[in-house]
Amino acid sequence: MKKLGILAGVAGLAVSTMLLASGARSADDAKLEQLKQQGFARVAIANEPPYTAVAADGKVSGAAPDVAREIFKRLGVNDIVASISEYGAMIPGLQAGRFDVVTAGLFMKPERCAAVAYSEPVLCDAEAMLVKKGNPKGFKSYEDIAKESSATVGAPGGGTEEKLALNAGVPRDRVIVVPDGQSGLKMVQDGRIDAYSLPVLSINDLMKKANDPNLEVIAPVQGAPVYCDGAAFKKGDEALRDAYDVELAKMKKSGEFAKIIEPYGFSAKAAMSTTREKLCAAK
Ligand code: 6CS
Repeated sequence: MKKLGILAGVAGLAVSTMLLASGARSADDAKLEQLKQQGFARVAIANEPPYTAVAADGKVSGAAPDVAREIFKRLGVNDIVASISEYGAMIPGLQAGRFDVVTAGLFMKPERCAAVAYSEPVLCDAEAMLVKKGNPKGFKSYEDIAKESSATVGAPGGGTEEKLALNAGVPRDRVIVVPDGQSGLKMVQDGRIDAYSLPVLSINDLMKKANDPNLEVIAPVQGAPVYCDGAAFKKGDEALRDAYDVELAKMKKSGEFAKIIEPYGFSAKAAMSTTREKLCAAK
């Protein structure tokens, strides 16, 4: 998949140059034209259901890629090709041209909004923690973990939960970077971490699949905001982002947006009740 991404990147550059020489209205239009010629958009995902998922046969699903696939089709880009990335590597990968867009539940926060061109909101969720049954240390917030001198919490590298735990005062050596949901689940089951934190729908998905009566979900994590993601485009690709937003708005209005995301457990109303501007300004 990586090789395909590199070849696509080189081909894309050649097409962009050709299109600009042919008088495309702007570099931005050239980007959409490049994707049309390429036949697909290279998307970054994390493989964290129900946001994003890759099946054993390689099929990509999840609310974020499903919305992106439909919007790109409407823009004349026939498909998406996904690469799995750690959250902390998504923005650098986008900026380095390894992906055309991040569609992974990458929550909008001011520092990220400064680094990428987000679409309008797509998936909103609160935060949760997976703990042993009975929540033996009585965690309700990241602050509770900070106060418990031996407590550890697992979270994705470069992810929102890692940042929230550190900002709540959990020392660096007690915030454990966990590569994926299955590892986090196992680490709680084996007692190697006291809690594993992801958004509510991701933790609920893990809990359902684990079917382990010795686990408990703490949701929402007290004091943690409700976040929303958007599709994240490279700075400079604002015209492509704007074209994406036009189609997203049409799908929100027609009900097609809800039809895609609500079977995964997401609320269309939540995404439609806020804006990129508000989320990027949120403290
Ligand atoms: O945006 C983030 O950083 C978080 N988003 C999701 C969907 N999962 C975990 C990650 O930390």
